[in-house]
Amino acid sequence: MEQIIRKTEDARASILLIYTGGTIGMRPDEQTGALVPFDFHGIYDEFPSLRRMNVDIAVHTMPKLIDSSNVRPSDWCAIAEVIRNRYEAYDGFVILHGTDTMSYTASALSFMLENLAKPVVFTGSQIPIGVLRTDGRENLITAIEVAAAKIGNEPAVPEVSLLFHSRLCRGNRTRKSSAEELDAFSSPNYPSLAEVGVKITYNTAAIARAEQNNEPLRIATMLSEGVAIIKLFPGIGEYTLRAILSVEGLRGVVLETYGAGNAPTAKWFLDLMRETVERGVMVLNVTQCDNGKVEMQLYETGQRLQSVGVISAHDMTTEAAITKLMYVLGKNLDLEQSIRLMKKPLRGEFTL
Ligand code: ASN
Repeated sequence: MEQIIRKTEDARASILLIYTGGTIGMRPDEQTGALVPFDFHGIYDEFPSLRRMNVDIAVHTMPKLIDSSNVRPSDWCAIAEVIRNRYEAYDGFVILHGTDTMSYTASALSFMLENLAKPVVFTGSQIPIGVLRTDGRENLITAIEVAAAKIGNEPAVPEVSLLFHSRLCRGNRTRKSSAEELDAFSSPNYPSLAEVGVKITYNTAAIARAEQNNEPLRIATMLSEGVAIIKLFPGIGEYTLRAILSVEGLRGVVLETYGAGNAPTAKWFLDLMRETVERGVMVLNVTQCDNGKVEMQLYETGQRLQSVGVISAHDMTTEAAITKLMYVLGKNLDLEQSIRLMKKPLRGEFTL
């Protein structure tokens, strides 16, 4: 862990706040008490202390504010476009998003923003920003501070991250793990990028370095819809599984297996998996466990899956696995190249 060396005393940082919806943006209406969207353009009036930060904040409100349960890949593309179109003008980006699907969006954006060299920090809240006991205020202010932070002349966290409660995590390593606690997100298989206490302490060894290739930011907005997540359970039926796997247009499946990547060894099951893989569908093995990784060679039950061509997702979350499949398949490469991309960490989404 290393304490940050900053600050931009001479050069103010400029941050674009992109507001997409979710609980963080809600406040009770003074007359009716019903929750209505907060206008972040009034952010300095609401939080005068922001003026004391050495940061200029601009606000971009997405045209339609949504509860994040309604988010779709087209929304991910719209966010990516806002970042691409304003990339040169800002030092960093903060995305205010509903918590329910924030890990999916952060994972998707981590793949879609190619050659990213600036901070993109997701945050939200469990309690609306207009409610006295809100967690949104701290999350918002800390996310802005992280997006503006520099180590020397370089951005401290030049990757897609997620700030919640007292932790900054790599976006594609997170999942929403509590529906009630204020500490709602976890990063089961990767250390925090920063711990937020009296100070923000950055874990520089865990933070991705921006590629030094000087390539401009590119956004990948072709995302495949031909994907599915299947969670195994004892008693899963052959006909149900066959029906899902034979659906027209299916190109990739995230198979949530048991423990270290184990699945039934019943003949019908393995035959079905083999047929699916032979049809050119990529099947990715993700564990149902909260933490740990897939190691298909450990047990016979995993070895059988490996032998029919199922690909290990190692310690990837389901959220990262499904969005990576959408991204890789969206490139329309040949199957071999797609498999190669799936087997390689592209944005630190798994550890080999
Ligand atoms: N339903 C809300 C959302 O995801 C939950 C929240 O933001 N806390 O948009």
